[in-house]
Amino acid sequence: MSRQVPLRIVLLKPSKYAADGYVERFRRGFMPNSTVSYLKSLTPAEVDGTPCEVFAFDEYVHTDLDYLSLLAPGADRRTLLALVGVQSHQFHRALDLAALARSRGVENVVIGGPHAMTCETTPLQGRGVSFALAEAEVIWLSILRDAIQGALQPTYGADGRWWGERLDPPPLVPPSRRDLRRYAVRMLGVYPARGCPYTCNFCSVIKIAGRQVRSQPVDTTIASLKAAAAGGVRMVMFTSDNFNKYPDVGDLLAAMIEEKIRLPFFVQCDAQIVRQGFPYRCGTRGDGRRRYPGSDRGAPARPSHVRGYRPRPPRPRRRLPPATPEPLWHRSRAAAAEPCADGRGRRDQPPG
Ligand code: B12
Ligand code: SF4
Repeated sequence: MSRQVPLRIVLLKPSKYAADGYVERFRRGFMPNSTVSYLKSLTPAEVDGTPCEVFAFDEYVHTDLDYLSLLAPGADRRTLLALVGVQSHQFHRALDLAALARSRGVENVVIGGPHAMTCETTPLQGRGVSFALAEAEVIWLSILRDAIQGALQPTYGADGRWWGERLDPPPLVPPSRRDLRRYAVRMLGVYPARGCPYTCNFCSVIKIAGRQVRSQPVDTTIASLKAAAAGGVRMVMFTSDNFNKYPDVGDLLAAMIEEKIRLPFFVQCDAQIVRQGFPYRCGTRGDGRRRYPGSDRGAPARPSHVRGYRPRPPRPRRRLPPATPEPLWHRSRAAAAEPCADGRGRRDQPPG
């Protein structure tokens, strides 16, 4: 019987290049990346008898750069580098990381996320890096199977972007406590429903998640929330685009009350939220927190549009502290010494 070579899977959320050409890195991030946790939870411990070992990184907060050493082939295992949740402003960095891994001999590299799902990647296809054009639930297992064999297809998911009408992912595994400490808020993004019925022409959400609102079982979300609370998460962001268009929202909130899940959370809603009586239900959770209407992507959610919202009187303005020479963000020495993806040496000079 042939020996199964284990598969090392490196899930990496790429950062982006700043205007001076450096990779942006922060001592502390805002919140852990949701796609990294989601893909990690979606990865089985073994595929067809082949063990899968998963490493997950958010490049924005990994100032130590040790993760780059994983972008190399191993003598006794195959490697798959999956660049996840790649947005358009992170795409250049994703391509450079892909090129670095391939030049070092990594067998399998795939790029997925909003950019690959919504933008043209045809000129880049068939050059040694694969593109995920569909939701991971549709194609992740095929990618893992092909990676175990040692060769990926140029694209995955060209024939269908979305999973079925109901979503059925496993409960989310939260980041480790060590990784949670890398963020200002020990927060987890949970995705109980996706899709948006609207068609705002400036927004790419409906290309990524579709116009039909699809949701996972409430029990799965509750299991994710329980695992999050037990794992040291202190706050949740429900990352669904229009939480008030999620049909099971009442059941979810009722289940959270019943299960005494007291994690504070925030959501994105449209201004029709008030007609649905939804904020009052949120309030019955009894966490005593205020709810602030906000506006994202130009959606008309000014307080004056939300009946029943009573703004607080404005606070007197605080004086800003005097300017310091230290930038608020942190660029480590190690980051400055990081080689360019093309191996031509340090990226320590502004380009041009
Ligand atoms: C939550 C959210 C945020 C949170 C991020 C929370 C976090 N740390 O994760 C906050 C508020 C911080 C945020 C910030 C920003 N965001 Co935002 N955000 C979202 C939102 C609403 C949901 C993303 C999410 O968590 N989804 C849940 C995960 C599980 O799903 P997913 O990432 O889509 O992954 C699925 C597929 O894409 C695919 N997939 C993804 N990666 C891979 C990899 C492989 C190998 C495979 C097979 C599949 C695959 O499978 C996954 C499961 O189905 C999306 C809108 C949307 N609905 O997509 C916008 C969205 C991603 N954001 C967007 C933007 C522009 C930004 C900002 C740049 C805004 C700004 N000007 O500052 C910043 C960038 C922050 C950063 N550093 O990345 C755009 C990206 C557009 C683009 N083409 O690049 C989106 C699509 C919104 C929009 N309307 O256009 N965001
Ligand atoms: S901006 Fe908001 S309401 Fe409009 S399509 Fe995007 S997610 Fe839907």
